[in-house]
Amino acid sequence: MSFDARIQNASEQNNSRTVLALDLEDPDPGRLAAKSEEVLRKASPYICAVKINRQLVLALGLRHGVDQLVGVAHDLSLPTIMDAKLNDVGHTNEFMMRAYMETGFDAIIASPMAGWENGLDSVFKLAKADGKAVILLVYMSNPGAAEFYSLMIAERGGGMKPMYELLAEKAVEWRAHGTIVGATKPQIIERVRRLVGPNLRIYSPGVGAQGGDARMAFDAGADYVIVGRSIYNSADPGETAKEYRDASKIG
Ligand code: 3DU
Repeated sequence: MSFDARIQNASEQNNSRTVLALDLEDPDPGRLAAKSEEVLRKASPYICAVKINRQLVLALGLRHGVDQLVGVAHDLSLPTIMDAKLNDVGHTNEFMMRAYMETGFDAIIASPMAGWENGLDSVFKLAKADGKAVILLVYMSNPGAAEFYSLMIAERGGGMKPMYELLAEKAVEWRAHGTIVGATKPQIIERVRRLVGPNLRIYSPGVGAQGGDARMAFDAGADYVIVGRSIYNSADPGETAKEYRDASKIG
């Protein structure tokens, strides 16, 4: 089943537009794996996908580590997103993309800054052949993001525009499944929504711990919010995930 179908099914089934970011920390890999699985299971009725970051891959490894969490997510009917922020030349991007796909991931996050030719072309090609999704960074949620994503660039025919607008246009041109735009910047979510049209998905991290507000992100045009620490550091991750779910109910 394609990522698109998987996330739509999970979103409808759980009436949720919250993606859980599973970035727990623990020096003991066994305990880290167990804690991550526990949070995932508790939050699972209230989320529509799980996002795994490279920090968990570093701590647990891909095989006999993160792949088991991917399996648990699939058993719970949840799709998985690898937050690899791929940003290298073609052949290493291709190697990493294959490894993540073999692990079972349904979608990958990449940085458009690598460009198309011998950059992200191989990633899109592999994804397309296998029903996987590519989600592109368009505007990050941290304050420093403005340094580059808001940089004014000259357009070919004259005039200026901020870098993130060009990145949003690339997401459409390259047929990405979606974009990442920080929840801390609702006005930029609105602008990106206008640029990418209704079909391209907007994922919005930075909710809660980073100061972003889920409702504001949805009102600005986000399709999904990504929430990590506010859920997994809470005393009751299931209950907190439910609160986010309720704030983002579809109908
Ligand atoms: O701040 P939180 O704990 O809710 O985690 C946010 C997650 O989203 C985390 O995995 C981080 O790597 C990811 N993310 C951003 O926070 C901001 C971005 O622009 C892109 C991804």
